[in-house]
Amino acid sequence: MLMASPLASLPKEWQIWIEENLARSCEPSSMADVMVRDGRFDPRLAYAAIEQARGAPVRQSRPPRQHQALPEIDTSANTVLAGDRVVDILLSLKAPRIVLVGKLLADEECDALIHYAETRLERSPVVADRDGSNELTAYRTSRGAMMQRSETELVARIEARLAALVRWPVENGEGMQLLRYEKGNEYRPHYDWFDPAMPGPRKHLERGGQRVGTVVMYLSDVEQGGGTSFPDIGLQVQPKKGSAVFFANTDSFGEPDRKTLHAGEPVEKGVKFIATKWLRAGEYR
Ligand SMILES: O=C(O)CCC(=O)C(=O)O
Repeated sequence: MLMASPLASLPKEWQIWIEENLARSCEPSSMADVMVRDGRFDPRLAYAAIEQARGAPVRQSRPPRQHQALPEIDTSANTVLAGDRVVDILLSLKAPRIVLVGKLLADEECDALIHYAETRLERSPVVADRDGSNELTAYRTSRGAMMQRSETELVARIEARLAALVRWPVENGEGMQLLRYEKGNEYRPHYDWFDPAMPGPRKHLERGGQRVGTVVMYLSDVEQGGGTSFPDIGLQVQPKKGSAVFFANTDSFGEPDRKTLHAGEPVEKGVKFIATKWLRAGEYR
């Protein structure tokens, strides 16, 4: 139920913001978009307040965006039960949503994954913008092994643990990627979400929808370099065997979040081994 005066129910600075932008002849529906971004205001309130201020209806440019469920970790305490294991919560950021967890994997699990991958490694590809095929590029120089979901008993166990951790169905996960970076290897800044404006990435959206979340699990320590960095927010995560970084690739409306730009920094000394798990909005077959 909306108030008698939607405009008056807004904080003063937003009332002024509406008046000033209307005076500047801003597009009312774009103003409403700004007001509802990141869940700031209910769309009905935003539209009603702008309509009241201008004394005329606002034609909606598109249906108001709906909040979407996303993978999420309970960070209300310093540990969380993730299925068969209690995991440490080490760092939590709200926007973009990033959570660093410790003790996700036992040392023996990390070693077993590395051992399994060692004989299967191939140069890691990226998705080509033009047609969605796999292509090799100088900005991703690791080697890796693509796993099927539940490919081994260990992989199935870790997938079930991850599903419990991020409260997201196992069926929405892509197969794990085991990646090895040697000295100088890196993955330069990139997004994990598929850009719907590009024909290649758009094709990948047909299978399971957007990549709404990523979990990078560190299977080894690295002597120097090799951090996972988020250049636009100044965050760097140092690999620590058994720990992991989770991030949501979209905002709460399911729109790609540009603040999730991230990179695997060049390894300077030692070898970096990770397992990456990408989580889709829907079931991934
Ligand atoms: O190597 C890293 O630390 C990050 C890996 C990554 O960006 C990815 O797999 O999407």
